[in-house]
Amino acid sequence: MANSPRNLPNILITGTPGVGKSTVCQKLAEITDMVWVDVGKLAKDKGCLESYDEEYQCSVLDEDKVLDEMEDMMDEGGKIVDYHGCDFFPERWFDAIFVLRTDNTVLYDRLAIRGYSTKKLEENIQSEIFQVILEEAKESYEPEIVHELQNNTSEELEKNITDIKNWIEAWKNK
Ligand code: DAT
Repeated sequence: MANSPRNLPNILITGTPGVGKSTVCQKLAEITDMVWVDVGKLAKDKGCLESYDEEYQCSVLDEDKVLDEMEDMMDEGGKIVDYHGCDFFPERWFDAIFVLRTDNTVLYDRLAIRGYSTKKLEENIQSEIFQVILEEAKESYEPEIVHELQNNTSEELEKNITDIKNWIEAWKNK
């Protein structure tokens, strides 16, 4: 892209827990020259966790520390960032945002297998129904770089991976 300082794009794969972010990122990292950055794992490995929220059973990130840890790698380009949120990253980091979506009954089954508490399960289902992360993405980035992808079935998974791979190739050929 002419106005980007990077040779490879950075993309964000986001969405409610259970929509398939890590599945998509892992596959994309295998078939492209892009590197998967799991922000939750990075925060844990690099000591960027602020606290543990007992009510929601999840770790709270020290966002400033996470951003510091990620700055250099994002400057390099070629990163597939995986996180269930998107409003605290700098807008300039990303060339495209892909928001994965899953129907609530399908999502319920995927999360129930994880052993989530009823409260955590219901919070996540509600969040998906009210498309909280999609709205967050549209508010935080130019709407034209935000892509919504349905990810319920293995056929949709294959299509999403192909579509994102094609997007990456098209970016490189610009
Ligand atoms: P996330 O990283 O968003 O929390 P995940 O990649 O761990 O989600 O996926 C949750 C579960 O759903 C996991 O067992 C894999 C499965 N899955 C992901 N995408 C799917 C799809 N399109 N069709 C069927 N199962 C899918």
